[in-house]
Amino acid sequence: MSYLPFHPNPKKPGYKVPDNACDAHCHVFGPAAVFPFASESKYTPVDAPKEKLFGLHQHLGFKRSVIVQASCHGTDNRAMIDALGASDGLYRGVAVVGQDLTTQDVQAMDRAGVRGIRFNFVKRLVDTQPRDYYLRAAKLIAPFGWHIVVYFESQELVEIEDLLLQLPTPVVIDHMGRPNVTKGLADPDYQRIKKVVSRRHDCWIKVGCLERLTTLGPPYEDAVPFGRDLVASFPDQVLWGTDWPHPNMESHIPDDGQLVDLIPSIAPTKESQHKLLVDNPTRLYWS
Ligand code: 0GY
Repeated sequence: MSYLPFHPNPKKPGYKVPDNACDAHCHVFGPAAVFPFASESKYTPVDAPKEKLFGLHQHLGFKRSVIVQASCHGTDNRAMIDALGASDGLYRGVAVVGQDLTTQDVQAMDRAGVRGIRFNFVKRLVDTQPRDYYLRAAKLIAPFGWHIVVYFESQELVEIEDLLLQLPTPVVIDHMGRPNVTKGLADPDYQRIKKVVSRRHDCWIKVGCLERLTTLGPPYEDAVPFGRDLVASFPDQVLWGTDWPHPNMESHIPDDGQLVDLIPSIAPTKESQHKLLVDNPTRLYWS
């Protein structure tokens, strides 16, 4: 199947995000001519450069953002760091690092606006690393007050749960922990994700990505209850992101304006919306 590009012309959302809202999960890809994709990448996306991302955020109303390093750029964080440098301090970054990470590397990335590293456990995206890799990187970044973003699919959590519970930094779970939405809120794999979040007060969870979790398609009525449940259960530990440019979507190309319009269905009150989009990301990324 050919790789789906991002939406060329997302709608203007009817929902107006609060001032200083943060899109806490998105990526930049390339441009490949300047920032080539990693040779070990399991997919080759279309270019999604910083100018397009900045334009999208302006269109949707987001002043701030967190750019998460995706697997297609491997441990070469230059495209992400280049985007942070053009953002006037309004964007933060999450890097992917190698076995050879040094304190000097962390210092330099910290100055550039990076505030975390990502451990990707999704087997179709990256090769598994030895446990020492995770523990060594975690120990090096901990003194900087950084956190660790973890990406896994819910059925894999059982294999890494003990590692997550022992990490010496705050932990941020991507994409709601990728629950299987056809199994409903009582599914043990989903309940396991909630248990991790409740056991660590410094565990955060991203409640976007309805478009990837759904089996029904827009307006994602099967995925919305999971986001709503997490916001209601952990109002001070949730973050929201577009996941633009939506790597590896196969079913459809999501409209980012429609994703923004669904925020009130997962965070029904003004107070919960403000926490989700402003207060929580401010605490994690700007304090
Ligand atoms: C996916 C989706 C993503 C891919 C990555 O690192 C990555 O390549 O994060 C995503 O960003 O949601 O599951 O292919």
